[in-house]
Parts: sequence; structure tokens; C-alpha cells
Amino acid sequence: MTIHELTDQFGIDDILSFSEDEGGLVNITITNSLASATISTYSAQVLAYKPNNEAQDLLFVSKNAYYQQGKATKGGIPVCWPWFGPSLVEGGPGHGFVRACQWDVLTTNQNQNGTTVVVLGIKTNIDTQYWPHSCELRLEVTVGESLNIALITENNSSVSLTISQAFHTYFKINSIAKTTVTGLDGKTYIDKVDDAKEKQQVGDISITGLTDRVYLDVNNQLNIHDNGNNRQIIITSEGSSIAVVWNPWIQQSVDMADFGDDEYQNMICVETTNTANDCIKIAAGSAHRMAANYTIVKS
Ligand code: TA6
Repeated sequence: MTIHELTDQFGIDDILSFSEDEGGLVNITITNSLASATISTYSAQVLAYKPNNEAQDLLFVSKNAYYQQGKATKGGIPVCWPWFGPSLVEGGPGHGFVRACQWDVLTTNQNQNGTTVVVLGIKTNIDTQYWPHSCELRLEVTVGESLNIALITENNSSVSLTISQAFHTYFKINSIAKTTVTGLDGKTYIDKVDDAKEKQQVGDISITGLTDRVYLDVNNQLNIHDNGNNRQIIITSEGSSIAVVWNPWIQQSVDMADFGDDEYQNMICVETTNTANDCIKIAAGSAHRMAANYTIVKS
């Protein structure tokens, strides 16, 4: 659809508009009485979100990020589906393929409580490269005093399907040295930077080097203490029992072309995920919903 058609059908006066970036990708901009946000219709990726009373964005996007057909954009909330991590299919992309796909705008809505809701969707079928199964995927984004995001997978095929997935969320922080993550004390994690050994978290998480951990059986609330910004980010989740914590630190930052060498200091990924012992088997005709809510509070 053209920008004109999208605006006619889904635009909301003074609140929700569509625009095209230099590479021709279409973004939705929301500015309501509670918050502002930018959502890419290419990749169904929230790229920015800021409540009106907040100075800093919730989300980090790399200054070197790609905004191109066929490439993932590093930052915001990438949607990893139908697999998290290395491809299950030979030649397929890491973290699934829908973060480099055009999605459809299904609905937009302005609620009386001031929140704005956008629903994006994508369908797969027998002809879909890497995933020849009939599925319908919907991403519901609610922009208000907090940001709410839900990913619904409907299995419309005649067999059960197993997926892994994630909101690979990049949070913007003032300084990694002044940041801790709480809510995972005592949890078992798979340490991906130490031969996938199982370890036990003791106390809060501070990042002092390359960190890539898959925390198992987590509680549904985690907190990022962004002390350099005098704020806390509260993450609540539904339909997921795994949290991934990632910071690329110095060398991995240098190795990634779409990431600035020093940017590891200003981001942390805390990801709401279904992977490891929480891959989801969806029976034929059934659906699964994974959701996350992000609230910023002053500290
Ligand atoms: O979620 C953490 C992780 O799987 C890391 O292992 C790291 O390599 C990263 O994601 C890769 O993300 P990217 O967006 O670069 O594909």
C-alpha cells in the first residue's frame, strides 16, 4: 500500500501518521497525550518509545543500524520468529526471518483512555521460504504510559508446530557501568560465552564483560536499574519463562558492522523469549501469545 492509502485507511488525525524513510521502508509515528513512538511496518519493530514525562527514549537503536530490505535493523524491539538463535533451516537467517519482512497494517485504534493500538500481521504458507506452514502472526503494540507488545502465533496448519521466539529488546541506558538487572537472583542460566555451561545467578546482574545468558524458569517481572538516568525499567512478561541478557562488550561490538564500537556502553538487551526448555508446541488450530510490558519509573 502507498503512504497515501495507508493514511486514508489507518491514519488517526493528529495522532498516527505514516512516512517513508530514505530506503523506502514505511514507519508509523504515534504522538498521543501519553507518549510517542515509532514503529517500522517493515519488521514490525518498535524503534522508539518515550512517555511524555520522560527525557530519554526507552529503546536503543545503533547509529550504524541498517534500514534496508532484507536486513535486520539493530535496535528497538526486533521480533525473532519462528526461531530464536541460529537458523533451524539450512541457509536461513539467525533469529528467524520476520524481522526482515514487510508486515501488513491490520488495524489502528485510538482508545478513550488515551492509548493508541497498532496491529501488524504477516501470514506464512506452503510457499514461504524457511517456514512452509500455514500460520498467522499478529503483533499488537499499545502506546500509552507504558509500552505493551504482544505476539500472537496462530497455527492454521493441520499439524502441530514448534516455535522459539523473542522480543530481542535493546534498552537504552546511560552507562553499562551504572546499570544492574534484578529479578534473576538464584535462577539457573545457560552461559553462552562459557561453553553453554549451566550456572546459578547470585544477586543482581552487573555487566563487566561479554555477556550472553539464557535464564531459565524466570519470574514474570524483571527490573533494569538505569542508575545513570535515575530511572528503572520494569519488564513484565506473559507466555514466556526465559529471559536472555546480552551485552556484546568491546570486541563483539567492534566485530559487528551495524553497531558502533562504543555503543555497548549505552545498551543492554533483556529479552522476553521462548527458547531452550520453553520452546512452544502449538497444536493445529491453536494459538500462542507472548507479551511484554515496559514501564519507566523514576528512581
Ligand atoms: O540474544 C542474544 C544474541 O543471540 C547473541 O548471541 C548475539 O549474537 C545477538 O543475539 C545477535 O543479534 P543480532 O541482532 O545481531 O542477530
